[in-house]
Amino acid sequence: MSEDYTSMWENLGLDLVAHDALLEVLGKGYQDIYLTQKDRPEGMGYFDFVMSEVHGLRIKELLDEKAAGRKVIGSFCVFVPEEIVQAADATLVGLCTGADFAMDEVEKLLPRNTCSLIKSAFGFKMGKVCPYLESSDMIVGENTCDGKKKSYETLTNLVSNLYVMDIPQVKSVEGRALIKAEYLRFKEAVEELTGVAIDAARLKKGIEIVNNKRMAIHKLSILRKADPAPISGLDALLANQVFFYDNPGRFTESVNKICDELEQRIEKKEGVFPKETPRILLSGCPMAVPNWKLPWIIETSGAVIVGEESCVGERGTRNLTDDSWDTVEELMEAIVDRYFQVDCAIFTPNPDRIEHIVEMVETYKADGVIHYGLQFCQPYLMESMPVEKALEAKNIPCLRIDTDYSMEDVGQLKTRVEAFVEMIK
Ligand code: BJ8
Repeated sequence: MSEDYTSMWENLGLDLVAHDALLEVLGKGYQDIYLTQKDRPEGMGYFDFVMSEVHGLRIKELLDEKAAGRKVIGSFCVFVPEEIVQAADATLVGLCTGADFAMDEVEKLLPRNTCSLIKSAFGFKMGKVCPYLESSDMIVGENTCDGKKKSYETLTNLVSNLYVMDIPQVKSVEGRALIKAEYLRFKEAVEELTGVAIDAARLKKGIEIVNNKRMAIHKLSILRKADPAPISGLDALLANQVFFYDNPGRFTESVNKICDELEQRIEKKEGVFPKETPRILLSGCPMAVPNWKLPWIIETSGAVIVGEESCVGERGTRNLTDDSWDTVEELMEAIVDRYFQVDCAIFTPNPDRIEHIVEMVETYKADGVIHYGLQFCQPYLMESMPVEKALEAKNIPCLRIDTDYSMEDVGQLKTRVEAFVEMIK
């Protein structure tokens, strides 16, 4: 880290001892998994820097923005429309976390058989180790899966600024009307928090900022079609994870720069793995920092990941918002249209997701799919079965994995992944 940020963390109310322990785990994981990779694009140096400063300089920037009057809004889900937040000159940060923390305390409030993602969010709050959570002026929860919606009833006792957004579970006319009403209510809440009245010009600007970062990520994704793959799945995942934390303009610029470098690599037929390395599409639950376990296992087992069908990946970023409209009402409709296409497994039925997985296999020329479900995540574990069936019908090999954030099953997972890679070779 470039400076000593101890007093900043202390002022945010973090537990300095616990926070040091977390930073050590994060730093070691990053060192062992990321910095041991070979032939990384030079542009990844930016993301190495972001990760080294994820609790340092980036938090200082957020606090400086707050001192200048800008609000910070934290979110656990890609259904929270960043366009509206940006339109009010506020900043949206992702609060999902990918590591177990303070689990003994968490299990006094949540059942043991709750998914790791939810438990981890509670652990970071209860262990007082998350500067993003503590910097947030508003924390948005969303009624998506049962685990999340019920856990917010408890989270509201731990934080004073929880705002809960209702999300439909069916893609019907009524479902669309619900999400529209909720986005309008959210717009009002953001206006009240920031004191900014969101007009059409502001909304257009917000859409432009978010579309630009999505377009940069799309460009990066498309370049992963090449064989040999110009970038590892681990590095591409990191870019998708940083999407949720970084300053949007700087992020867009950095990803576009990496894309320029990758284009040159492709031209020279250079890659991170040899040509014809088995190509895997990863599909399923989102992977928040520092949840790199499964991608690391895959890419140290003789395969390369060429795409993520995930909210930290293409499910979260694939659609743009149409900014060609002129009024607030029209632009809000465009935002609703954009988000109503997100094919999260909380929707029933959810055929779009299966179609998208097949489409991604074809686009990225994947040899097989690894479906990643977090233990106790009913929506994605339930859906993994029809996904496997649909892939089997098209002769696309599929391996279903369910795991958690612990490292206890690494050996067993590696054996299964290696066997799968051997099979698809
Ligand atoms: S839009 S995927 S970010 S809800 S892993 S907490 S589903 S039990 S994260 Fe998600 Fe929004 Fe959907 Fe995306 Fe529940 Fe499953 Fe846990 Fe999950």
